[in-house]
Amino acid sequence: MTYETILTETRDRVGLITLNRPKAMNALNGTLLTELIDALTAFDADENIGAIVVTGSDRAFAAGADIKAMASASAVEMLTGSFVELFDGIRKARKPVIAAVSGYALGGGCELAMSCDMIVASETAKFGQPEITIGVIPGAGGTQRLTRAVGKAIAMEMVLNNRTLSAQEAQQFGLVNRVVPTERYLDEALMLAADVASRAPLAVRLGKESVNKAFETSLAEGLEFERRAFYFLFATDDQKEGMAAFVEKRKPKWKGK
Ligand code: DAK
Repeated sequence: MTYETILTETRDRVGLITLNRPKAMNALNGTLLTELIDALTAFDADENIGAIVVTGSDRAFAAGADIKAMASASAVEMLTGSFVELFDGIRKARKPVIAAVSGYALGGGCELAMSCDMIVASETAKFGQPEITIGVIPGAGGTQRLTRAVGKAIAMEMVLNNRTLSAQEAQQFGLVNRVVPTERYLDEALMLAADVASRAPLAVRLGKESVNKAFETSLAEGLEFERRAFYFLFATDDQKEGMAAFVEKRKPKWKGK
């Protein structure tokens, strides 16, 4: 499939999506978001793919929603548009999605990275929610996911004072998994994704869902969800195979069944 604003490729069991609007710092317009979700959905449905990486360029992961496209919008147009619905498509992916971030991850770009399951950052990555500088606030999860990730104090500064986090600060505050030199961030994300993609697919899926439940439910509900997922895995061939392989001192062969 050929797209206008993204590039896609597969690397063994990893699907790679590259945002590709270099002249606009990968600003998220309707076409880009539609194409991103289309590609993500296709990789998610492909049984040969075990994990997905979303990246931008070295200069910009994404500088936010397209301000030029949004500037004259009415409240009703924003409400009835598909921006948030499309955004929710990232959260709905069953397979792990890893953001490989370099340069600017601002506004909707930061929200996009935070919608992924893990973030690998280059040393030049900059995370920010600058919406306050254009008279609005984050609208695609920025106030919620950021606060859960970095805590209230830092989130308030980012949302109210336009504080930008360096890659090192983002790691220190728990927003990103790891920071690596710019020439390595994509390879590192692809390696992390390949590792996930080599593991038992149903356990990966339920592990991801269970961790994400921690952000969406009470502790009691989250524990209940985790326990049921754990019991369910004992009905899979992969649990039998994984434990037999351990006992027989060999590598397991996963079937995803
Ligand atoms: N939108 C459109 N174009 C952008 C852009 C953006 N977000 N960011 C950069 N560009 C464009 C610039 O306009 C410029 O284009 P030309 O003027 O050359 O045509 C080109 O990219 C290069 O940018 P600069 O010349 O500004 O490059 P610099 O290196 O000087 O600065 C920068 C890079 C990333 C610091 C700067 O461009 C910048 O501050 N960009 C804006 C960052 C920003 O404010 N982001 C937040 C956007 S608001 C919603 C929920 C959420 C949202 C929307 C809807 N719903 C619930 C419906 C999200 C909102 C946002 O993200």
